[in-house]
Amino acid sequence: MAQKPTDTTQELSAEAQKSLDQAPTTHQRLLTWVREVAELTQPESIHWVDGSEAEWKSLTEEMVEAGTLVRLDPEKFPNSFAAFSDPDDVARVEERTFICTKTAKAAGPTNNWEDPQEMKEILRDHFRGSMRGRTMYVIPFVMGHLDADDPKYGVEISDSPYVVCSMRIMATIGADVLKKMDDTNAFFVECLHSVGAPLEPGQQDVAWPCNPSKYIVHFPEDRAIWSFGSGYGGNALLGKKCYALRIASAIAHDEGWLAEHMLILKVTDPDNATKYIAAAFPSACGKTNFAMIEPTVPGWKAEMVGDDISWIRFRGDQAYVTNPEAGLFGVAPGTGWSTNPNAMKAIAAGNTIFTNVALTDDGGVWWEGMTDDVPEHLTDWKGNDWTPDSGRPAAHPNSRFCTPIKQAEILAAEYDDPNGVPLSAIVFGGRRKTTVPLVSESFGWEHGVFQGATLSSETTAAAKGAVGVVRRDPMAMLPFIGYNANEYLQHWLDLGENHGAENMPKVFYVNWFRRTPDGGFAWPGFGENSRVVEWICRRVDGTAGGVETAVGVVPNPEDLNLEGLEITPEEIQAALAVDAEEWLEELPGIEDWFAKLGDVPEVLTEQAAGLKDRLSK
Ligand code: GTP
Ligand code: SPV
Ligand code: MN
Repeated sequence: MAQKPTDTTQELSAEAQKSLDQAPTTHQRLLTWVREVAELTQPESIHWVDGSEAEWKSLTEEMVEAGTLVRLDPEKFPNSFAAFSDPDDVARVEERTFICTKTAKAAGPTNNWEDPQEMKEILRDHFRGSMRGRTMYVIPFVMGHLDADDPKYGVEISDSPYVVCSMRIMATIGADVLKKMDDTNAFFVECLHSVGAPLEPGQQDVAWPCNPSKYIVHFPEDRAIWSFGSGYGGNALLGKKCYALRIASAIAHDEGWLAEHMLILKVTDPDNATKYIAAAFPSACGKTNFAMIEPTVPGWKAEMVGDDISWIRFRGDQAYVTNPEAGLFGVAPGTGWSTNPNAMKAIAAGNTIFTNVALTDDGGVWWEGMTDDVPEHLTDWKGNDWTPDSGRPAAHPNSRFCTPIKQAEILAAEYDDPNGVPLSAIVFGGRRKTTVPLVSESFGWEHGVFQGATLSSETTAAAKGAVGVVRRDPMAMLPFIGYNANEYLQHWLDLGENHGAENMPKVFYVNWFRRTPDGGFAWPGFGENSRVVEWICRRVDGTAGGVETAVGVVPNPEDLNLEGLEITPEEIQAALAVDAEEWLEELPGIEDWFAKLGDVPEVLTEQAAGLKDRLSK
């Protein structure tokens, strides 16, 4: 049982007390927790979120009134809104994200750690009175299917109506969830969130309340999350990264499955054979685009199962994967009719909340890369006039669209099958200008885990901090592993051991972002990535060729279907090259990374030695 969030009992407001007396639940633990949080945070009132259309309508209207949301032209974007955050609250804050386990080792060496009791003391001080003058929303939700064998429930308490409306898009929330939690007296993950901006009597609110002091804190041993000070995406929509990755990865470790930062793609070949592929790319490195790919190879069809998070479980020795989310929280810049028409269509269906995009003068939205023509005048994400010669982006580089996944026409019918879909291949990928070839296939499960463990990528605007710096990002999970990274890598290896390496999905490593010597992209990307998908499927079938290199099996240009593609021999060469010199320069980075991890499974240090050996031949 989780630690009580409050030490000193304080009176509740009459309205909050009334709302507790009339609570629409009989779940004792929930009632106790909601009371404790209310006593600590002192909200003006309590709202039990039912997830209804009427509730969405009244909350969005309230937010329009308050200036938090701008209603878009309903002809263009029905039932859609734009929000603009505080300029200092635009991305995940990895430095302020903590994994609090009893020992530092259980969280280390990649996570920020604090002692759970001490952290709770600090947080109680921050949460004390933090909801004064605000409504406290109680949001029952489930990640994955409500009819799953073992539904993964959570309840988010938040003082942000933006969070309530966004959670309604991203997860299954509300009365049906609460009913089933009551009926089964279900366990749920406590997800406590406050923007940390109490209102004194008569004080005027701001459009985007938040607090300069931010804490995104996980207690994996209690299965609890406390998030303070931010209203932004992954910091505040606690079902997403905090629960479905950080807490779920810890649960998955205990229960023998995997919670991963992966999209899920369904591919049907010209002979009507179907495969499911999961792909892990770091934040803002192409998951949503790959999940919604429009294949350019004739006869191939792609459908989406998920775009960000995968839960991989085993039935017998076969891996099955589910998408625990119900929405898309996609990077806006770069999403356009030429790059991702499927996302554009999903957005145009309405019911979308945009955050930090630019506004057009006729009630629409715009961001860099949305259209080839740049509008002559916009209101930028900070509310300033913008023209093409302003010399700054109109939309924030990490601006987002939040849209129900059901609006994607290319959604696979089985996307929410509680049993998941059988997984044929796992693809790792990152954003690298050099070194890493367009695609390689691992030599086997252990080598595949090595490829994942040493995945590297240039940092992006999805997290606060420098952009474009190469860092190691194991399985694209560096910011999301809810426990010790070495144990996490061992867990991957153990699954191969337990289920048999031959039964595990085949592992591939891709890089859409390699450059030619003149600085351009060597590979056109987006829909053309279907050519790589074709090769991956054919390798799974055992029918495609390739050449064994030091880093894995890489296609020769003639092994890829390049029909109809305008690409020069130099470009395809640059995309596919495995250059021993570049890789020899890469080795110290891999060795430093393993040294930093400190306690890497021996299998992986052997893999590193094997790579070094192969390179020096
Ligand atoms: P998160 O939601 O942060 O996890 O990001 P994501 O991994 O879903 O990335 P997304 O698909 O939103 O793409 C991020 C950026 O990469 C966008 O600006 C895209 O336009 C760009 N991008 C995606 N795929 C490709 C590609 O194949 N080639 C190139 N050059 N850019 C791409
Ligand atoms: C990511 O950063 O990987 C995202 C966006 O998908 S957020 O929800 O903010 O984490
Ligand atoms: Mn993501």
